[in-house]
Amino acid sequence: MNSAADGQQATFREIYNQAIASEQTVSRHQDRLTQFEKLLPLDSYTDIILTGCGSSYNLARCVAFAWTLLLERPVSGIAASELMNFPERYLSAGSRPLVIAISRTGGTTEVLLAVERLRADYGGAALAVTCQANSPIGNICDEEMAFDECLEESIVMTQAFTSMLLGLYLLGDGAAKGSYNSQLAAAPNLIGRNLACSEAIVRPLAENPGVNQFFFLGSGPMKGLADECALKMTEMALAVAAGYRLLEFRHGPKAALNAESLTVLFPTAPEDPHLETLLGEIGETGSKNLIVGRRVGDKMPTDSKRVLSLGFDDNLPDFFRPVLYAHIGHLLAYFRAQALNINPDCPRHLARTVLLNR
Ligand code: F1P
Repeated sequence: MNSAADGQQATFREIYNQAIASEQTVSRHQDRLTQFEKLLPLDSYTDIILTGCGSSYNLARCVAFAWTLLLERPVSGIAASELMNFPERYLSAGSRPLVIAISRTGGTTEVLLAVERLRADYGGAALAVTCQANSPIGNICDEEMAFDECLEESIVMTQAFTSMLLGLYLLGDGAAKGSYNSQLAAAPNLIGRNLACSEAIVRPLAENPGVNQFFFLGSGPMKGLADECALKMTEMALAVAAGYRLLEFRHGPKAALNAESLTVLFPTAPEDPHLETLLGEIGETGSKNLIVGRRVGDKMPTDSKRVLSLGFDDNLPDFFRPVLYAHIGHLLAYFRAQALNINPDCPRHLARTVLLNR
């Protein structure tokens, strides 16, 4: 049964609110683009860097991949802790960067320190992307863009990831030619449809007492998403989880797979020719698989009992698809936490009191 109607916890409500919050993000896009235009032209910057910590860093990498293609120039997603300590690794002397500092709370220490360091050492300009105006990070940037439509109560970021991701995709597209505007504006509807059907597939995997480790595989535009899913699982359900690039996984990490693993794959079109080989190797270990997001008509391996597939019938390019799939990681982590009697709203503060029945 889909439990969307009876969830009481903030995390649950926030996961299931992501289509609605994203609709508001779409409707506020023009105002945000006008605000962003104060920092243009982009040609006046030597570098465009998105930064953040944790989920916000994963979000930064998803956005950086898409903006690189949209703006036809390199855009980087770099952890704030790297920028605050080793800026010279990422910027050459004389650089004039545009720094986009992402932080749901607007107060994360490393993000603050990274912005301060870059402003002091390089100048340039800084935009804060937060969920609440007048934040400490907003106060040291030239502009603050507050996504207050997705402000969250839960410690763990869920709907805010999706909304800010969509908002930043729209912004990058707006600063380019705006060619994807209508496709991106349709994303909330797709997210709502996906949310309505994903729980039935994801929940039994999350609650399966025979699964005790989680691997999320995604490359290119999906790497930030894969890492975000692993982070959700660890943060929310205190579980062993890791994100890897799809084909990199073959070279060492797959050795950890066994019959108690769940491997979630987010393949992209260029990886299609190699997918069956990878799935064969994963299948030999006994790991359960979930393949997310194959387009209708794609060649799907159907011969393995361990392959479950979620299909999403849409035409969005791969580099925007993390916005459609983020909820998969949210639901897996949420139901895993529930099965372990961990409060997903505040997981780090509670002891694990009930173990899975194994
Ligand atoms: C950063 C962050 C979150 C993460 C965790 C700890 O927060 O790393 O992304 O989920 O709860 O904090 P913020 O800078 O986005 O507020």
